[in-house]
Amino acid sequence: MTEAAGTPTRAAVLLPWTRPDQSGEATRAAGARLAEAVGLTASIGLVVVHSAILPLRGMRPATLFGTGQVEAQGVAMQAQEVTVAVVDAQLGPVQQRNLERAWGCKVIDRTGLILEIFGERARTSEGTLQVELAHLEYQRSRLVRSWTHLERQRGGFGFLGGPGETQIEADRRLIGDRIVRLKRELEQVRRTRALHRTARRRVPFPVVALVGYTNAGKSTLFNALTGAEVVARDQLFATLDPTMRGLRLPSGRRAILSDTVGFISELPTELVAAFRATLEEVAEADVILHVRDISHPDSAAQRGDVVAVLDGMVEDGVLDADWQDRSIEVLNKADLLGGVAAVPPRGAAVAVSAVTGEGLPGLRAAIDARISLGMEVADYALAHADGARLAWLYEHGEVLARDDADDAVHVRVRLLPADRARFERP
Ligand SMILES: Nc1nc2c(ncn2[C@@H]2O[C@H](COP(=O)(O)OP(=O)(O)O)[C@@H](O)[C@H]2O)c(=O)[nH]1
Ligand SMILES: [Mg+2]
Repeated sequence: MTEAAGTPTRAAVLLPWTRPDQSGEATRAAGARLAEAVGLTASIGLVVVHSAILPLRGMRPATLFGTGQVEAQGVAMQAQEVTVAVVDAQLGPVQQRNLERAWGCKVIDRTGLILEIFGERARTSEGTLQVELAHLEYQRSRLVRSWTHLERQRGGFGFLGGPGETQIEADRRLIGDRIVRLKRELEQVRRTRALHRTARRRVPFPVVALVGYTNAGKSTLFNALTGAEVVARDQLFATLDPTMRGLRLPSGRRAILSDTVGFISELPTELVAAFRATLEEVAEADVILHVRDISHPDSAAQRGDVVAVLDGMVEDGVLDADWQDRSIEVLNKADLLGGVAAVPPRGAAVAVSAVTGEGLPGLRAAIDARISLGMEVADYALAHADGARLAWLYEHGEVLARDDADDAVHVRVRLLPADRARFERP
C-alpha cells in the first residue's frame, strides 16, 4: 500500500454518517470518528489530503452514497489528486467496484484498512498467522457475496451461469483449504507459546509498551519521550524496528519504548482475534503505559475497553494477571483541558501533554519507579581491572552505592531479575 519514500500516496477519508439527529453531541461524535479514521489512514503512510462526513439518506445498495454525493466527492478528490479513497464503513464488493469506477481510484473499506494496519504491525508468528487468517476470511466473505450478486443479476440466463460459478467455487475451496491449514498452524504456535515466551525476549533492557486508543497520542508521546535521543547509531538499537526506541530515564537507566497498534472503536468482530495477537508484545513489557485522550467524548468508555481486552488476554493465559501493577495510566492532552493542574486526579495516573511537554518529567520518574519495583538489589565486589563489567552494571542497573576500596570496587546495584541472572552467570 505504501509507496517508496518521496512519492507519498494521496488519500481521502470519507465517513458515511447515519445518525439523523443534528445535536451538538452527534456532531462531536462524528468528528471524533472521522479523526480516528484519518489517524488510522495516516498510520499506514498515506497522506490524507481530503476528508468529509457524508450524511446518508435512504438505502443506496449500488454505491452506498447518493448520486450527488458520489459526484461531488469525485470532483473534490480529483482536484486533490487522490489515488486511494478510504470509506469508513463496511462496503459490499459491488459497492466497492462501483465507487472505484465512479472515482477512478482505489477504494478500501474499514475492514480492509484495519487489516492493512495489522498486517504491517504483526510481529509474532501468532500475530502474523492471525492477521492472515482474518484476511482470508474477509476475502472469502466477499467472494460469497459477489457470487450471489452475480447469480441474481444473471436471472433468466441461469443456464449460462456454469463457468463463473465454477471459478468462484474453486477460489472458495482454495481459500477454505488455506484457512484450515492456518488454523492448524495457529494451534501449533499456541501450544508452544509458553516455551517461546522467554526466548522471544531479545532486548537486554526493560521494555515499556504504549497501549491505548488510536489518536490518544501514543506516537506523539513516543516521539516526545525519545525524540532527542535517537540511539539509532547504537548497534543494538539499529536492529530494532522503527516502533521501538531507546529511552533514557532520570536514574540514568536505559529502557526501550515500544509503540503498539492502537485500539479502534467498533472493531469488526472478525478482526478481534487478529488485533489481540498484535498486542502480544505487551505481554513481554516490564511497564505498560496506558495512554488516554482525556479530552475525548468517549474517554471513560475507551478506558473500559482497553482494560477489558487486557483482562481477556489474562484469561487466555497470554498476559500475567498482575499487569495492572505494571501499568501506568497516562492522561494525555491535558493542554486541551487547561493544563495538567486542571485534570481531575485519578489514583496513580499521570497527567501530561505530549504536545507541550507538560508533565513529562513526572511521567519519566513514574516509569523509573515502576521498573524499580520489579528489581532486586545485589552486592558485588569487582576487580579494579574489570571496568567493562562495572560499566555494564551502570548501563543495565541502578548503582545505589559504590566504594572504591583497595581490594576491589564494591557496588550495591538494583537489577531486573533477568539482568541479575545474566550478570551472575559464570
Ligand atoms: N492537543 C493535543 N493534541 C495531541 C496531544 N498528543 C497528541 N495529540 C494529537 O492527537 C492526534 C493523534 O496523535 P497520535 O500520536 O498520532 O495518536 P496515536 O494514534 O495514539 O499514535 C495528533 O493530531 C496529535 O497531534 C496532546 O497532548 N495535546
Ligand atoms: Mg500512532
